[in-house]
Amino acid sequence: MSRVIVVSNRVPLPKKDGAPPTGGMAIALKAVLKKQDGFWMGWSDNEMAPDGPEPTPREDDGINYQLVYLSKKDLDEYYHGFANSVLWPIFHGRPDLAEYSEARRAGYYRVNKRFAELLKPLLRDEDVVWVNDYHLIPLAEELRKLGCTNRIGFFLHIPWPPADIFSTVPKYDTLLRGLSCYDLVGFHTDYDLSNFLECLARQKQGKIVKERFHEAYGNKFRCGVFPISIDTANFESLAENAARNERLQETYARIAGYDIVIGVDRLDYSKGIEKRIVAFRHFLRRYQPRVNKTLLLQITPKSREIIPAYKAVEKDVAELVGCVNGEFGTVDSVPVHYINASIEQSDLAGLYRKARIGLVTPLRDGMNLVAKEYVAAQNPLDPGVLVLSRFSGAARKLDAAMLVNPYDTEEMARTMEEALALPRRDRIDRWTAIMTVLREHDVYKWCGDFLSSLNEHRAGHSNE
Ligand code: GDG
Repeated sequence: MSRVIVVSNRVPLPKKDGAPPTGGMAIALKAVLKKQDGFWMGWSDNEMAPDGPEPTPREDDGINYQLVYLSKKDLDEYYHGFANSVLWPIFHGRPDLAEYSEARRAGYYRVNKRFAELLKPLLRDEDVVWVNDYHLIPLAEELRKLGCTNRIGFFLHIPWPPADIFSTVPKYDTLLRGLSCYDLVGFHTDYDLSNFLECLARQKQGKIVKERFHEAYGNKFRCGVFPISIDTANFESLAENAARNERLQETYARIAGYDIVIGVDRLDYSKGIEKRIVAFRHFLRRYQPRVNKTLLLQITPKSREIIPAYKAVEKDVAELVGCVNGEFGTVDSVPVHYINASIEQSDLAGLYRKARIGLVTPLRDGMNLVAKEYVAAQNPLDPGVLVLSRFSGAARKLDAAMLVNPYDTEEMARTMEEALALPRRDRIDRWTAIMTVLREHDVYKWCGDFLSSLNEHRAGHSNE
């Protein structure tokens, strides 16, 4: 069996404070490397790998890593700069938040070139390389320049925007050309794929040469839709066990008598946290009997705090929480419990299970794994209801959720009320329909589908 080499910006080693990584991709891809030979290459903010010509090998939790060193300049320009202050906002439909500079773009290409130079000597001919996410779009092009003929796949974990939005990235054409150097380019949804193909078409690129093969910039490659998922069975038992945990039982006792509405998101403007809190306030104003009986538990680990747009959302969320708690709080309780930190995964699973509503309302999201985890964590005999944004990738397959427009405050408030009032029979029907999807399409299927598609055909980058 050929080795799988996973490459991503960051490796999923525990953070400096010992906290487990919270990104969805980390949880998913660790599962692959536990089952298959290979290694994971990327940056670790925990380890000071030497700024030398070779990456540092590391083994943790049964997985081999190759750690890449990034200097402060690299981080400023490539990671916080081009990747997270240009590509992230634009790909999430927020070009107004993009902070572009030529230096940032140069840093992005410089770091991708370094990743290629470090990776190439470690590759064996039969290795399959799986590159993840927007930080590393140009990696295959850089590897090909070094003579690499391996199969290389790319998966985008965030949305691909409509062509008009995409073309606000300065010199966007080089990103499209970079993607054409892969053998396979994968997206979460058919919307993302069709947006991408429209971008190629506007560049007069991307004609279909053979069934499912595209030709652009003189390269042939395949595209596909691979919706990421969770380890469904594992999450079900995690939640079931967590609910029996003594510490959590105490928490349950303290919140007994309240209907819990849960939100779990990295602190990010794409997640719609502010609009969600405003909608919750509207819900309390409009459905008075719910006041003092409903708690919004918002768990929000800090993220990318160095970037001004993230500082702004942190301030806005804190202010809104204060406003709502000021308006509806009593001496004994407040309606919004806001945790601006990461909590343990088993606690998270146990809290999902206790919540009557999983409120997952991003303004734009590639997939959103929280939506899937919430459903998998429910008690099958008395499940809560998933209220899900139409603008999450998850909504494409989970249409048994109560779908909402996160920009429509009144609809969100009304849907919360409907969800809380939903008879048990209807909740079980919705839960069963979603679980049928999640049991069939778990993270192993996602990995398997992507890798078998990558193994299936050579797209024309080899010397064969
Ligand atoms: C990107 C895309 C796509 C969150 N808080 C805690 C915690 N989490 C975990 C959740 C979940 C993960 O983090 C978040 O995953 P999402 O998918 O919801 O969102 P992103 O981080 O933005 O991920 C997204 C994903 O990549 C995969 O392709 O779905 O669209 O944006 O697993 O449970 N985990 C723990 N404590 C927390 O406080 N332990």
